[in-house]
Amino acid sequence: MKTPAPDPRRIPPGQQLVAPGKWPIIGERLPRESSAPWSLTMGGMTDSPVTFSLEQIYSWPQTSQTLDIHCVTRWSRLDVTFSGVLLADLLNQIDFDSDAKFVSFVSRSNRNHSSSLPLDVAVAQNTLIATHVDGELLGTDHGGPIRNIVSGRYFYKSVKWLERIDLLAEDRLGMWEAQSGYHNNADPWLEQRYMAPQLDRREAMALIVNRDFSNRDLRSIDCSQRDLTGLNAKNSQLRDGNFRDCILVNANFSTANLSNAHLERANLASATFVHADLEGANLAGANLSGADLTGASLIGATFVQADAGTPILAAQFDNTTILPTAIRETLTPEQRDFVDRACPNDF
Ligand SMILES: Nc1nc2c(c(=O)[nH]1)N[C@H]1C(S)=C(S)[C@@H](COP(=O)(O)O)O[C@H]1N2
Ligand SMILES: [Mo]
Repeated sequence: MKTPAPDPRRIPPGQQLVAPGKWPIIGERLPRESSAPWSLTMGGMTDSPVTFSLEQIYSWPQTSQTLDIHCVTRWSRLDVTFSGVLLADLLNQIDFDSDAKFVSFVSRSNRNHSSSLPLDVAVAQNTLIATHVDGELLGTDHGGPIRNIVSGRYFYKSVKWLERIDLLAEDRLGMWEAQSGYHNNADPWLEQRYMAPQLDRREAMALIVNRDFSNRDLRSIDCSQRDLTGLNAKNSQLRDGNFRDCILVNANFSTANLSNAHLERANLASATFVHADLEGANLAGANLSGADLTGASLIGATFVQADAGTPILAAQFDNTTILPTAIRETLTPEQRDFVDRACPNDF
């Protein structure tokens, strides 16, 4: 049975729906190993840090919220019901300094992952300290037993395995915001995916001329329409990069991060993407003859694009393109249908 298509006005620009029942795992996959019981500490500008046990959190009045998940890597999942305790209710239980203007959500993870929001935004968006999803306990893979959930923001503002909330006078940028240039406001309706690029123009030009990007952080670099045949981009950081209409024949992007990169109409014949991160990348109209996508991550990626009023832009493959089945399964249904028809071999 086919479920009716959702109202397109519910899908922010540049997002695609995942298959029904699918919920990708993005970023860290496990919390830090610890034998300590789970708890939530409220710290920063509090009289003294206050720690609540998981049992206390379960025992408080519960709030349910049905919302839409929008990941910055371009996949969305509609109508997910989270329940738990409202951040606002939690704040009412503690004494904190009125100079606190920001909240930082900190994870019990190996890299102490975090994300932050202005306090007034966090409260206005009804931030939830969630312990349940769709009536079940939140599983470890999706941040259980506790994660914060922020509606109306890209999902990176919702931190998995939450163990600490710090109240701060000044903002403390979260991990993705500080290290990967993710936008600090993260409004999906305004497509606030990335901050302005930091890259120096002349430095970028020198790298383009030498065709060597290996091991460099060049996020948001603009290479559109250039001839970069044979580019060595091994292990480079190219998030949000612009490679539209580029010649990238024989380019090597092994283990590179091309998350959300624009590769529309690029000539990628015989290019290598082994273990590259192409989450949310746009490959519509790209030539992928002989390209090797073994081990690449393609959650949220686009191979075919049919925008109203423009001709369909479709990637091309040949029988030497390597695009394994396990990777196809992570695509959205429309993208997968297209790839299965257009790309003959899945090896
Ligand atoms: N601790 C932690 N929280 C995190 C992340 C992470 O890497 N570590 N990734 C963020 C990002 S980018 C997204 S899209 C969501 C993914 O949540 P999911 O794996 O449950 O889909 O978690 C967010 N919270
Ligand atoms: Mo994300």
